[in-house]
Amino acid sequence: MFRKILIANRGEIALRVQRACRELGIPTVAVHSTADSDAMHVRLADESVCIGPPAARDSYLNMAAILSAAVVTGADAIHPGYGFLSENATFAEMVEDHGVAFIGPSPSHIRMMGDKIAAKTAMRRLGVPLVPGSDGALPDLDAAQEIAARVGYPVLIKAAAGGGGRGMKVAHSEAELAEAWRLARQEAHAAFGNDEVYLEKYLDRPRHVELQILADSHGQVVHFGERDCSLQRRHQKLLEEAGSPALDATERDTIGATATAALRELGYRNAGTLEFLYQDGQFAFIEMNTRLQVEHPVTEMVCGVDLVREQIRLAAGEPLGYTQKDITFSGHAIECRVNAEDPETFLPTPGRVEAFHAPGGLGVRVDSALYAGYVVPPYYDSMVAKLIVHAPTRADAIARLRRALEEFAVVGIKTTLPLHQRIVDDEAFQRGDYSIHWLERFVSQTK
Ligand code: MV4
Repeated sequence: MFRKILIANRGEIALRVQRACRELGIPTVAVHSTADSDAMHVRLADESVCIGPPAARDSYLNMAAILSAAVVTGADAIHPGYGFLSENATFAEMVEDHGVAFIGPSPSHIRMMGDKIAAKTAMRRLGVPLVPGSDGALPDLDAAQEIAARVGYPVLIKAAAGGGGRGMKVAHSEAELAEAWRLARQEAHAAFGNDEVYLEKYLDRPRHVELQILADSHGQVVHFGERDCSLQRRHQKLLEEAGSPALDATERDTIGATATAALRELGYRNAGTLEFLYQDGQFAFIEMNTRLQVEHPVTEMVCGVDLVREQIRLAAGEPLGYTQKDITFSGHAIECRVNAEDPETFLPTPGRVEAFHAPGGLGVRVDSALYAGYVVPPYYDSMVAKLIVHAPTRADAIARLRRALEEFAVVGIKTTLPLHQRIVDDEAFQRGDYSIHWLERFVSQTK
């Protein structure tokens, strides 16, 4: 097992990783920018190193500074959290080249899944269902037209280096395809320095369902069921649940068996998430994330597993120690992302938190680095807390969520808590009847 772990992140996820380390008896090193000297993740770590000025590119994305901090403090592993360097294959490689373990997949798997075309090609070969579309990169507009005619309009042009919704263009007809093709390539070139694009049939009202997996370095791969992440605005998730209100246990077992077999074949290791679009009873793989995700707690609550502890054990070479049949699902969990944002305009609201009261009680979990007197800096992501509830049924979880939202007090800055209160009171949400487009409409109609 590791002797000391450096956590290359900030905010609630740095605390989340520290908690797992502490329970394993492993000392932690925090890194921080000059804007984060008073941050909770620095206070709670065993040691801390200042790695640069406020801008993320100079601190939390500064690979040399972070690796130096690990070497100087004698850390033998780095946990990247999510965001920042968590899916940077070059960083993972650099860390391993210096004899430090990267708590995550191999650099080659991070690189493969970062290329959305390579990821789809691998999954196609391994029998994972995909959205109908091009088999790889489109060589020219003629090829795009031919494939679009075959799969039927509307279609999407997506960037190979994209992901998370960046660089997508929809075409409803052949007349629109030339412009979509041109714009997608131009934007992909400008944003990623890679103008490779591919084509998919556009699904008009899918749900975003993702599958959590863990793999050890001895050929064992298991899944922990799915999360429904359809409630998002501009590709920012606001609320996630486990399981998906749209799936039954048989569908979960089937997609889980297909996905774990594919990752076993690929020799994947550590944690990963396969993203699917789910519509009309069909799964279609779109992308794979090679990191721990923000919404991992809902899976932890229904499976009773500590995913970060598992990531650390697996990175140290330990075997999973259990098989798929040992993983059981109990009840329902919902997570609300509380952002320091105006709940109507979604503009960031950095500033001083005058008072902070987190809800508690049975089945309530709050992951946050906030405290009374803390000043939310303007430089980073606006998420300041995650409220997670767990209950025997989805209806019970919604009742518990409503109660916990009433208790939650963040005074001094505006947050998205009032928006969450409106969502839980909505009848369509209560029925679980929503697609990826639901929240955008809800926000514009109920202002
Ligand atoms: C799609 C799609 C419809 N059809 N692909 C957006 C994020 C990126 N991960 C993939 N995305 C989409 N791909 C096909 N063939 C609709 C989206 C999409 C979406 C997906 C998941 C969650 C939220 C979304 C919001 C808008 C569009």
